[in-house]
Amino acid sequence: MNRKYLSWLCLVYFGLLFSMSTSAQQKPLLVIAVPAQMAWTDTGIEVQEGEKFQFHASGTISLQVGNPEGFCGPEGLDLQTQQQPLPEERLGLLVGKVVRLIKTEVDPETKEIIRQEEINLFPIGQEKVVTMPSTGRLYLGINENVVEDNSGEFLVVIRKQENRFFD
Ligand SMILES: [Ca+2]
Repeated sequence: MNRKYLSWLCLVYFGLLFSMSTSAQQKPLLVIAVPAQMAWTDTGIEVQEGEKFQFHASGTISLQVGNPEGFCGPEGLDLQTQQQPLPEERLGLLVGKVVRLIKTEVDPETKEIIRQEEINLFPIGQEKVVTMPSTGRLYLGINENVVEDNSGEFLVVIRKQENRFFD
């Protein structure tokens, strides 16, 4: 085998590897609607601590039906209140959380099931790559506590980033 042929083969080989890795990144893991009227939407995705997920969100929601200034996109409004899941972030921002169930207990008096959970919240917005802070179930939501008077939804495309050849 001559040297020219060998280097050409190498080029094809690495080209293939590259296209495989980039096409794997481009394929969405999930496209999900996040209704503004729900505090949290279950994505059904179980994540591992340290895994990277890319989020791309679109759409417009109303944080208060009837309020002409209550509309916002996934970046939220330039506003903070005392009552929102992430107090330092913008109201209405697309946010996420990872929930890990530690154990369930039954309240001896009320007989209610009490879930002990570890919850990690993080901001997302319109476009973000997030390294999962813990292992557990991934939820998406709106950075607002009073969700009953909201309308609309965000559409969120979730991609898992594979750290195979390029990071
Ligand atoms: Ca609201």
